[in-house]
Amino acid sequence: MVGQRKIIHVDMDCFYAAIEIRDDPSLQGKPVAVGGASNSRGVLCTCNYEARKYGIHSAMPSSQAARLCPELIIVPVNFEKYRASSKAIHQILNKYTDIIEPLSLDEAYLDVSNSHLHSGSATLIAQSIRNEIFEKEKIIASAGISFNKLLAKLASDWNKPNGQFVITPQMVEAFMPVLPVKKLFGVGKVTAEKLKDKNIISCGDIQKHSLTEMIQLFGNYGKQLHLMAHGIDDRPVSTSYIRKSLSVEETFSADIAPNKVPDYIFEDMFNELNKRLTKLKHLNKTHIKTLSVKIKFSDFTATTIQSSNAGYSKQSFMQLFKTRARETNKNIRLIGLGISFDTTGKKEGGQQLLLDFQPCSNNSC
Ligand code: TTP
Ligand code: MG
Repeated sequence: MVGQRKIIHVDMDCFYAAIEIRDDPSLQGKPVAVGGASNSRGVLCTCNYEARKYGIHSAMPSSQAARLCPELIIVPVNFEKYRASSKAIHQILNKYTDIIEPLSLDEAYLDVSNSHLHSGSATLIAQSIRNEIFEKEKIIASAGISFNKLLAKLASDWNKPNGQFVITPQMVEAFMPVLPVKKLFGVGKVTAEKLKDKNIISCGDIQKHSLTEMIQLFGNYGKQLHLMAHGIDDRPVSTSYIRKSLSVEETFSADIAPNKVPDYIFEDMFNELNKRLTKLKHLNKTHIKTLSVKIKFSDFTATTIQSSNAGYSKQSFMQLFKTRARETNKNIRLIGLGISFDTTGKKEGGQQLLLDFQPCSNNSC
């Protein structure tokens, strides 16, 4: 990779579950998940690889997981532990480079192009990082090494768990055509379906189209898809991150009629949102642009009400909720409160942000 960037993507294996198993060795070798209990209406945050053999995965309702694997052990979430471990892991990463972009508690990109450690070998640096994470945190990490972020992330998935993989420029021509489009950044179920309608299943199918055709078919996103399908990604590893929003949500243990939602639910959620807001380093109430309330109904349909005029208060959220709740008689499964920030010109240090990051609350991962 002479003259190319050297990017490493590090991703812990079954992160929350790995921490729980580390802290309770009696769980070793057993199918283990982390999330809401199966007799509640919780969902799983993650599970170990033993549990994955049963088809269990993140975001699966715990009750469904327990049906697939009756001996599954479900451990409740303990964010403080995961945050502490994440912090320790990032201290290790910091020894290898200053150019680190944390993506979540368990994932980060590193740009080691200018590192002289291990004679500048990104492969050896990745190995050394993984060894050190295991020695100090007793957590297993996988890593991907390549000359851009897209390929490094794809590579870290390749030999998971407990592996690493390098994608060199010479390998791109063979690697990309067979890659399913749903592995590309930003391609979720909906986009994958839209692509499928045009007979595009793999990156090779995208490659058959010219850039102009892709733009005609999918607008500006078509351009991104075209670049990604050719393994092109010029995004730098960015050490700063602009937080655009913050939210909390609560899944009820039983569905509630819209006119029966008690005030204390809003009180609790508003306090939690406030707590998280005050933890942010460079953002405060004055940066709030919009308030939003998300409602998920018993039939799993969802709606979001947003306002850019309402002042930041519990009453404003309740008012937003009531406006929509009045229009329905469907019972409610989940309520979420959110705020978005006016981030023009404001940047947050990625490291601080990592500590603020919380992918889910209560039993609703
Ligand atoms: P991931 O890195 O996506 O998953 P993982 O580390 O559990 O497993 P893998 O070996 O495939 O990397 O997510 C990191 C943590 O984030 C995960 O341990 C739990 C949490 N998480 C959720 O809470 N909900 C989710 O839907 C996902 C995908 C992850
Ligand atoms: Mg992971």
